[in-house]
Amino acid sequence: MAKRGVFVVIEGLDRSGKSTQSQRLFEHLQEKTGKARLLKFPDRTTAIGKMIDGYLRSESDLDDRAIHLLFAANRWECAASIERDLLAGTSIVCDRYAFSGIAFSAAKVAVSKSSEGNEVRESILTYEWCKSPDTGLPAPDMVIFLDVTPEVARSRGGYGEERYEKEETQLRVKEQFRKIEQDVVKNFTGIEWWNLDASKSLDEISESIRNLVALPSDGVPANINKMWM
Ligand code: 2DT
Ligand code: MG
Repeated sequence: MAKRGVFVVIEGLDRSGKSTQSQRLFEHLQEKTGKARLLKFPDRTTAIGKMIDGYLRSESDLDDRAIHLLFAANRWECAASIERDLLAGTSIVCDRYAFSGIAFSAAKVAVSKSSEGNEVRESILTYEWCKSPDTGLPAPDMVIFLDVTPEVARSRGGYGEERYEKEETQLRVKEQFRKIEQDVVKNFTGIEWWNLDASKSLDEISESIRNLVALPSDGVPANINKMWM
């Protein structure tokens, strides 16, 4: 039986270099194996993706639960083809996945004023609630988290105009990514989690990523794990 492909997710904050590194890893795997596919979430080209795009550009407002479910649905649209391709021996590189889904939603807070006049921040969605709609999606073999500080993000020209592209939000999202990392490391042994310092040069990071992907610690297992199961 043909060996299945490896499924690698690149995660990180805005300006961490995810898209560049995903593209480079895809080209590398394509060259090495002849069978690779590059995915990016949100996939703004589908009908659901267009709704997400409108929300991110603040052209529409959606309930926090509704947009969370749309992001997950946007992954479910691809789930069957991810499994099919992996089993057919194609490796998949994915720029953001369910980990971003949890991190950005669980980081949302409602701001109110206490009776003393202090600002109070309360989470809107619980971590567990945010996890559930992605349960059962094909799980990656590894997550490579590109870790960037606000200083480095600023030196790269800062953030753009989209929703979530604010330093305060990014810091809260980063905290959630740490929580997800701990959860994955402790409870989901089928997913390897690696943190890379994204302040290094593009070439240094690409080389580290290629080394990690060339040496999955136990090789690529035949079965495909399911997210959070
Ligand atoms: P890009 O800048 O990478 O296009 O992402 N996001 C992403 C979520 O809130 N939930 C998700 O499930 C995913 C995949 C992260 C656009 C923004 O969408 C956020 C940034
Ligand atoms: Mg962005």
